[in-house]
Amino acid sequence: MPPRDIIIDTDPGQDDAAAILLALASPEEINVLGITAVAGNVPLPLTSKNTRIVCELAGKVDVPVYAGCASPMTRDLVTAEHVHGKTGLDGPVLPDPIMPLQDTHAVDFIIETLRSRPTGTVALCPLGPLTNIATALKRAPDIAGHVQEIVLMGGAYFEVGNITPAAEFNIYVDPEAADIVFKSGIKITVMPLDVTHKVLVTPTRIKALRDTQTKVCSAMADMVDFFERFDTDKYGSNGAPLHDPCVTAYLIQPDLFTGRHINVEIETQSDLTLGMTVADWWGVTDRAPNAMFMGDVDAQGFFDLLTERLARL
Ligand SMILES: [Ca+2]
Repeated sequence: MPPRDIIIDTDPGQDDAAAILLALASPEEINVLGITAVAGNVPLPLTSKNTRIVCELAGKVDVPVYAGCASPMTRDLVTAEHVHGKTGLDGPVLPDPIMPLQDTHAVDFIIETLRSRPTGTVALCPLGPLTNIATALKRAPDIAGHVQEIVLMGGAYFEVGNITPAAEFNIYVDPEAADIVFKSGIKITVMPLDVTHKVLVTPTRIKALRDTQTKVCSAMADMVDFFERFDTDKYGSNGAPLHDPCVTAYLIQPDLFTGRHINVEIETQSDLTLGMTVADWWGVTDRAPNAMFMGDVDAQGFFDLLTERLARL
C-alpha cells in the first residue's frame, strides 16, 4: 500500500506535537501534504509557530505550514493555557523556528489541494477546533466530495466533557464549525475523550521514551512531563491522557481502536451543554449514522508504536 496523503490541521499543544511527530516519523504509511494551523489551545500566532517548531524538531523543514483562522466562525476564541502553558508547548527548551510560514491561507491550501488531487485520495486530520475545515467546506462545498476521510480528535460520550461538564475542548471552542463538519456527509472517524482518556502517559511510558536516548523522544518526554502534572491533579489518574496522536496512530495501525458507526450531532444552542457531542451510542434514535465513534484502544500497543516511531526521527 502506498502511504496515505493527509493534511494535518492543528493547534499545538504538546499532544498535537506528538501526533505530528508520529506522522512525520511514519513515511511508509503517511505522506503529510501540509500542516495547517488553527487557533485553539493557544492563539494562532503561537500555533503556527509551534507547528514549525515541531517540524524542525523532527528534522522535516520541507513540510509546508500554513496559518489559518485566528478565531472561531461566530464566537470569541477560548484557549487552554492552563493545560498547555503560555507558549502551548511548555516543557522542553526548543529553538524558535527558521522555516517560513507559507503565504497561502490554510483554508485556501485545503481547498486547492482537495480540488487539484484525484477525488478520494486526501484525508483530513483535524487535531483542534474545526474552524479551518468548516470554513473550507462553507466556502467550497464541492470539496466535501473530494475528501477521502476525516479522522479527528474531539468530542466525548461516556467521558462527557473536559472544558465544561458537557463538552470536549475542540468541539466547544467552535461548535458551529463542528456542526458543519458532522453534517458534511464526509466519512468521519472520531477519537473522543472516551478513547484518549485511556491513553495515559504513565511514569513507565515516559521512561520508555527517555530510554531511547533520542532528541525527539527526550523533548516529547519533557512536554508530557509538563502537562502530566496538570492532568494528574485534575483527573487523579496515573498519568495524563495523550489525545491527538490517537488520530495519526489510527492511520498507521487502525486495529488499535474499536468503536461504533453511529449518529453524532453537535449542540450549538444551549448555554449549559454548548459543544456537546450528542452521540447515539445505544442506537436509541433513527437518526442516520454519520461517524465512526471510537470507544476503546489498545493503550500499550499505542505507546509501543509511538515510542518506536518517534525514536526513528
Ligand atoms: Ca490539539
